[in-house]
Amino acid sequence: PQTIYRKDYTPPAYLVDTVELGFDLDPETTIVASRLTMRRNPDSTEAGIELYGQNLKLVALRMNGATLREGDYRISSNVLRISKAPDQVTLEIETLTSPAQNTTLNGLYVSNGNFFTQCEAEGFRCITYFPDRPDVMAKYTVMLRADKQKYPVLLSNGNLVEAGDLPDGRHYAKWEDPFKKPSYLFALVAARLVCQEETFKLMDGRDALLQVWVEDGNLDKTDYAMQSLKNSIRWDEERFGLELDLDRFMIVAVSDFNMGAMENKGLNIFNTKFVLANSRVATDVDYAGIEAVVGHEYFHNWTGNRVTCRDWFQLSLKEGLTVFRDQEFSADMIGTDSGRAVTRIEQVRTLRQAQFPEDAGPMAHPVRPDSFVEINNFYTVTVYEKGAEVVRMYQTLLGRDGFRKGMDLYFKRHDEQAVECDDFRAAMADANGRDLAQFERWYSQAGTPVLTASGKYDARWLTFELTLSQSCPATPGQPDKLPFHIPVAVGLLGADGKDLPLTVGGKQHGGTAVLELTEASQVFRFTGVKEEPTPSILRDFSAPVVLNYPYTDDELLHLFSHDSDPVNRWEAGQRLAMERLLKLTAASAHGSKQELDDTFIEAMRKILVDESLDAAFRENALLLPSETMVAEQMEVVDPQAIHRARQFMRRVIGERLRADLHAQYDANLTPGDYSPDAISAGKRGLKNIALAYLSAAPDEHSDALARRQFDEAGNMTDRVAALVSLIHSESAGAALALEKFYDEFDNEALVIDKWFAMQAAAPGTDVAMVRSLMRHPAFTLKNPNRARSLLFNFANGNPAQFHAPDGSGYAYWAEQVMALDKLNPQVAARLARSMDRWRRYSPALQAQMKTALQKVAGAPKLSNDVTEVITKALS
Ligand code: B3K
Ligand code: ZN
Repeated sequence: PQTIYRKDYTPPAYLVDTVELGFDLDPETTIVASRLTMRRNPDSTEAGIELYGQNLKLVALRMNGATLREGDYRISSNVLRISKAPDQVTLEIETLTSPAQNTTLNGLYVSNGNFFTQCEAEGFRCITYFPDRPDVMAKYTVMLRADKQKYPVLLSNGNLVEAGDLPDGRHYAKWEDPFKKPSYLFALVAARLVCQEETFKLMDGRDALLQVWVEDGNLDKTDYAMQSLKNSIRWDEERFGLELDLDRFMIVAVSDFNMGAMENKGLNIFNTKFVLANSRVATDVDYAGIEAVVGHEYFHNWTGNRVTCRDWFQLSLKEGLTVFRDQEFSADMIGTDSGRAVTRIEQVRTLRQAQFPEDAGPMAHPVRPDSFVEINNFYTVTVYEKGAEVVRMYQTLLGRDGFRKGMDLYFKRHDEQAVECDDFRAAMADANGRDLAQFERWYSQAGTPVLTASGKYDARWLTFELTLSQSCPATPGQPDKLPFHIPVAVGLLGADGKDLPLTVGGKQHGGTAVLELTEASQVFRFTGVKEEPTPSILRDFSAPVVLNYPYTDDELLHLFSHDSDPVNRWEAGQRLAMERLLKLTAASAHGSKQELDDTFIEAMRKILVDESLDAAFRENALLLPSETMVAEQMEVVDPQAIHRARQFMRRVIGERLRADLHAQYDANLTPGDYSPDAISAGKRGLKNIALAYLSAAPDEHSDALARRQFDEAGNMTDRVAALVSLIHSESAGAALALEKFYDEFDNEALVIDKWFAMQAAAPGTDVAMVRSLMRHPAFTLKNPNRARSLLFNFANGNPAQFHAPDGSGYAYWAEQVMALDKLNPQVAARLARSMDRWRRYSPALQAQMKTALQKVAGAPKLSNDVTEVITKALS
């Protein structure tokens, strides 16, 4: 496979003004006729026309009316070149594809008998020959023709301009998209579907038609997606002054989908997981996911579609920004400061759980990568979530208003253009008169910076000196790093737990000062500090870094009880827990006695029973760092010891806080009709973590409680929580509950996914059990949600079993990566990533992991997707 480099970018030789596409849809053979009007690009020095095409049968090719024969053009390795062409060209291309045979879910494919497309990043070339690159933006007209009985609904981007019947039971629909777009935003749907629809008043008084399309039988699960869409439209108007630019906006749900959803212009296509919800089948987490993803795809309409990426190295230009926007949307929908903080805590957890490990592993790459083999491998937590952190830092540095000014200038300069990350940074800098040159390093340097802090109080001069130093570990291809521009939000707590007033560098701040660290090391002097403070550093997680500060337990306990910044308050608890988890893990590995101190238990108790705090915050504060996070802290990872340590800690908490846990369980019941709002969800979260702790130290009361909750719960959140408790505590009732659950939901695919997922992640589930679950009639590798529910949850969510000392987990992993690769390389490559951190295990485990990696590497006809991941892991 070939590596593509960012530095090799050249503008396209030809631009496309208009695209007319005709589809004669048939699952076996679909005929695609395309008519492109093109012109030579004045900015290019290259001569010929280059079109990409993959798995297509070319039937006809005409240029300005004349048929081209072999020799006039050449096709090699998926590129069709016409070396001699006039300045103005009309190309007519006819190709055939077989959607029913397409198991990759990329390009045009069939799911449940319906047609769908997925074109990002490079799927359009599986539909027709085209200059399939994001800097070629054109206006599209699309004619769809299909059997009317089988495919009554024909959708594409933009507006429906014509529809009618054809002979032989077929019908047609013609769609026109009024906006220029890159080919990756093209979409069509031809299907038997039904919709919920509504007209919605936009800011300028126009009416927009909103539709959510689903399979018959799912209409009772579309309300929340519709509500989220309306909230998203309103929010983007209010927060950023951005209005829907179309008369019609559609969301279509499909059950076979590689990712969460896709922002095709006016025709978003969604994984059913992020559309369908009612209280019977969806959990609070599912509801939150729907709100976030509906928002995310909708926000792409401006950040991604109206202003798009020049090339795929700039992916974070749209993804980091749009994740930041959906994060802010979700936070604003809760509305309270404490609710906002809980969303922030969840973001920090995602970063530590997934992004920091990626940044420290063989696939580490900058937010704006310099090279790739397969672009689909770069839809990563780094590009998305770290990218969002980078955008958030602009807001932290410039303030909300400054950030808005930057956004306004960005759209003013670049509407309907394909641009680079640098253009976004320039807009932020120029709109605020700020020099953000050094900030560029957040885009170009991979790795998680380490921020080391130390403090010195001088009681005579009433000063507190905070020394901040930064470094960044080497990453593949980047041995040395230069200092980043890091916003470090700091507060100082007095002995009473209150924020001290801050004066630093002669400037007064409220309770929090945003320090800007730009050198390798800097000293910040706070003056007028009347008592020795406890510093609260990196408030609200103001930068995606690892913070080292030599906190004592007492200081952490002080912050855990009092920090006015909820994120750092939570963080103090995580630090207390992590220290102990690491000690317990070491003790467990050496077979010595495990002990947990009263101080820690009492700190947990205090938070648990503090009813002045939101339930959601308390739930988060009680949630221990995951086994993966503990593993990241260890020199040599011992998955079984980590698991035992964490289980021990959970059990001790369950035992010691039993009465309080029962009391909080009772105090946080949510009787009455289910509502997914943050307050209710927070109560359920606290109640269910109480149940989880009680079940970690099971007695007959906790078992009865879990069984009763399972039987009587009126919503899926509580059902799942109860079932997980029964399974994890190896209750005698677990098997029957699982069976009941299956029977009750056997025709709800998304619930059956949960059924597989819960079992895959259960500590008692070993490789043999996963293999037997794969033989269950409801299991299939072809459906990505189902494959993820079992395989991914086992490989990533059940480390103690996956890393079984006999290597059986790795052998299983290798088999499944190879099997999946034959069907769907994108999904296979994701599973391949589960072995990223293999060098951090004991030599014995490493050897087995290496064998498994080499096995995959040696498999015949491996996709580029998997090859890239495996090669990087082994290198
Ligand atoms: N932009 C799409 C992701 C496409 C994935 C291509 N492999 C979803 C999103 O980020 O909104
Ligand atoms: Zn996105």
